[in-house]
Amino acid sequence: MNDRRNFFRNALAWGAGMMTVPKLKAAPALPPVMVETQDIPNLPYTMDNSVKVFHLIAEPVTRKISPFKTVTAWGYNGSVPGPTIQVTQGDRVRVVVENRLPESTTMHWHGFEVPVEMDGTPYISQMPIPPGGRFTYEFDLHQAGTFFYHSHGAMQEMMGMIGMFIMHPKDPYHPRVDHDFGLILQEWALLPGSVIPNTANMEFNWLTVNGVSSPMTTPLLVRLGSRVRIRLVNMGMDHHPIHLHGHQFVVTGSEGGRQPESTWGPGNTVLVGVAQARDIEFDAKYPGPWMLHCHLPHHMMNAMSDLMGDRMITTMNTNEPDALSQMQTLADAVPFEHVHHAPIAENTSAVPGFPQDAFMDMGMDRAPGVDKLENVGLPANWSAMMMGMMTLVRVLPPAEYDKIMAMKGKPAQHAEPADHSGHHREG
Ligand SMILES: [Cu+2]
Repeated sequence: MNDRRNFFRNALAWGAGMMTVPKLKAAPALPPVMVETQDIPNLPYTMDNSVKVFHLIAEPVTRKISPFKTVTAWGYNGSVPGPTIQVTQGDRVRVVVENRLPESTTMHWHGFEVPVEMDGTPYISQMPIPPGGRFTYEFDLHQAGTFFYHSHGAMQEMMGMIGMFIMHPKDPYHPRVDHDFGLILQEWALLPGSVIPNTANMEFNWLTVNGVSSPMTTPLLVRLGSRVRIRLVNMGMDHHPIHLHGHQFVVTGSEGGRQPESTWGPGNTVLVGVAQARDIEFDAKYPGPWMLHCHLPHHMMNAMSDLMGDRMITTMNTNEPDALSQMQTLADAVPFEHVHHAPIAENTSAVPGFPQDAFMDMGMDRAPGVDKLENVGLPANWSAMMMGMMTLVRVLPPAEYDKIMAMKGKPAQHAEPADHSGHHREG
């Protein structure tokens, strides 16, 4: 920021002296903002001469994905999905992958144009990395965009072994964004009572964004009037139509990088297919907490197997006390009292189909993992119908934005310097 201020000061001095106005485009370009991957740390690196050196450790990770569900999946460096790597186009990168799993693994750099020996395909480009072993990947990166790394074992992918790999462009994109977020979409088959994903199961009953289900997802806080980029990556068995409320956006990039501006048609729902990335951008024009979510109905909730299996939700001729006790069996696991906040009719048992969605809501505003600064100021019971693959984009007037940022102990200025060394989000 200082450079820019000095530039304008100098430019003004020049202009005054020469009676001409210097061209604005001569201003030095600001570096791109760092991508924020909510609930996922950035991976720090060290320098070995001009090479950026990262270490990734493949290992089991136990993570609370909702106030009433903790799972043991497989990830990297204690995080599932794995930590976010951010580099700049043109960098030479070395990633040492260490295998602390009970079986072999390899790492695939999805969409990277790197030599085939670095492609991470078991037996084809390399021998699998045995348990306790390690493999060093090293390559030059000439691409830019939203990329990701993942294990090249199908079942290991479904155990969570993926992470985001951002290649910032050498020459900044136009228009510049003020906020840049990255979200990894995943789905899990967790049979009732099980804490380990069943990778052979075809019924995915838990849906996560950056490793957590709503309402544990951390809202994307943006300042009213700013330009926002959200990068979406899908690693699962289903495609996700991701819908943003209240704003039109344009799709500016795919897993192949930036797309030409002539292709940026307006929309509000983008289909993020399996193994794809989509970048969307919009001007945050309208204040409020706006939902961002997959629009597949079963992806807007969780625990479908739980509800239909051992907990047995019945939806025919059910009266309120029975329905309450059904929901309470689920709430007991939080532990929470199930209170339905939305009004219901007197004659519930006379109407086939009761209870449905508006009865199943469960306010969890104060639950551990939900009660956090990014949610300050939301209306009571905001969390009651936030479930599954969902989060909020909170477009905040400057005073409110600054207030929450101050509470988080961060400077009010949201544009962070291009310090690509790992800095971990709190919380
Ligand atoms: Cu979906």
